[in-house]
Amino acid sequence: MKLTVIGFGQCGGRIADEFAQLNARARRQRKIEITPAVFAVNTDSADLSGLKHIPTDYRHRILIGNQKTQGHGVGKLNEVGAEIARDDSDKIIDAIRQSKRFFESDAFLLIASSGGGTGSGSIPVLTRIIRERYSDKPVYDLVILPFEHEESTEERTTYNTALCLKSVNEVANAVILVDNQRYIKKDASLSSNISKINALIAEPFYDILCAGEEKKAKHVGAKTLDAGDIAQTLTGWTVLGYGQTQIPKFDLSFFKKSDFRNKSTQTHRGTRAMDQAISESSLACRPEDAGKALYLLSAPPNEMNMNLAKELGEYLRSLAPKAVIRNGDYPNKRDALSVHVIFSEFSNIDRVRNYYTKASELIPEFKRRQKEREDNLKDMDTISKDIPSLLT
Ligand SMILES: Nc1nc2c(ncn2[C@@H]2O[C@H](COP(=O)(O)OP(=O)(O)OP(=O)(O)O)[C@@H](O)[C@H]2O)c(=O)[nH]1
Ligand SMILES: [Mg+2]
Repeated sequence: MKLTVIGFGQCGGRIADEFAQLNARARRQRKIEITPAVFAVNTDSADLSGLKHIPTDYRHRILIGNQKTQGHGVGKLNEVGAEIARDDSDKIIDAIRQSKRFFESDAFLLIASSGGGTGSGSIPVLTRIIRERYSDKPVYDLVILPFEHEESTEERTTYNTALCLKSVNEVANAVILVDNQRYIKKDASLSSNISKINALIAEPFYDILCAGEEKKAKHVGAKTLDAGDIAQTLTGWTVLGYGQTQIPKFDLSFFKKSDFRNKSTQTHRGTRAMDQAISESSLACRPEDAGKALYLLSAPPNEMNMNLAKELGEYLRSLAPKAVIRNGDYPNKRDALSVHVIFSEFSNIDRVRNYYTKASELIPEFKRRQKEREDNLKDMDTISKDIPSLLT
């Protein structure tokens, strides 16, 4: 599957930059293309300059709202981010139209954090505009949820997130949720290493996108995972995960394929990788609430067999009994077995529900504070009314 990727705001732009890097890797390692066009959109010119892999011209790094913000961002107000995106949407559409390779892509991937201003405000607006304009290509939104400490110290983060999630869910074909906090729980040293987190967020897309683009027979699986399978799966709230187990060199050479011990080790490796994919998925979720699921098995060709694929399918079925399950295999690895899992069409996500509840409570509180402010200002005016001004 080939994607046109557009990142909005600081977080979105940096993760889009990761996708540009993944594409360079796919070209180098596998001689295939997965993201023919990648753009970053921001109100902040310094953020755009900091990117490394997206071409530096103004058609790929797109500055919006320059007149309103003078290139300095919208300071967390996502309503302002949305307004600017609406006003400057032509700039983005023009850039997409003029990019030579855009027409090759199967779908759009739009990326932003939910907690800031620019990305959170512009992602729903552009999702809608792009869907109206390119009705033959689905639009998937990758939304990055804030760290716990941001939510507990800044209520605007929660409020922005609720507005963003509600809005993208109304317009996107699917909303892929990623929880920043999960990456720190996995590895505490990451708290100071945001670029490592970005690499981990983008990584699971590598095999999923490459699998259907392979041309070399030895890398084409018995059941290829193509753009159609992915598009059929991605619907509504979505979570994805990735797990891997190493295959010791000894195992690769010593056991014969048919040895019964080998078979059970393979299955065990497969389920272990799938367990890891689920327990380390991009957001805590309940697979039993998923309406669709997909898994991709990548391994050395001699490690793959129908039995393993079947066992993994049965295992996933037991975890997600209500889901329509699709699958694929991708013989591309040398010494590891990996499993990618996507759960989609969730009927319920606790984390989203919590944002909605908290934001609904914040709205009357924000109104009360605004009124208090206006009353105080009025009061100050009244007290000062007899004092002469120097500005007659
Ligand atoms: N994973 C990840 N999260 C990020 C990154 N940069 C910012 N964030 C998160 O994104 C949220 C802040 O949003 P930003 O993307 O910085 O905001 P913006 O869209 O540029 O909007 P404004 O700066 O408010 O105009 C916070 O929750 C940050 O933790 C990044 O590079 N990677
Ligand atoms: Mg910013």
